[in-house]
Amino acid sequence: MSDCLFCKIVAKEIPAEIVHETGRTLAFRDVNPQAPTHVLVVPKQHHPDAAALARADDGLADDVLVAAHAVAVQEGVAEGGYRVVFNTGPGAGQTVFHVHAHVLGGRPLTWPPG
Ligand code: D5M
Repeated sequence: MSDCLFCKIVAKEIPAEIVHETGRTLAFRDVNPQAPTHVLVVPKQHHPDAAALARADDGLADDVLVAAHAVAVQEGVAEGGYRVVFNTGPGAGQTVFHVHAHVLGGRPLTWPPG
């Protein structure tokens, strides 16, 4: 989508600190980190939210989750525990409507989240 911020990052039209890439996913550091590790994993294909990604039913949601785990391992937070969050809808705080998994770790993560 031409007006989508994360499509532009995928297309490398906007700079981002990319930490992981596969044929179908891209992971880059969040500009407003909420934890020592805060990486966003996106499918390169545009889907607005997690529900749309799941409905795509082509294994892409699996690819995003596999990439999220790979990022956690690469960042050294997998053993200590990490969180994968899909804010879905404005009421849950979603502000960018290109689905993204937040991968958070490197500090104690409390429950429930705010
Ligand atoms: O999460 C959207 C997230 O996207 C939020 O944590 C900030 C982050 N963000 C916004 N612009 C950028 C750029 N340009 N690079 C990296 N990260 C960015 P949400 O769940 O939609 O609120």
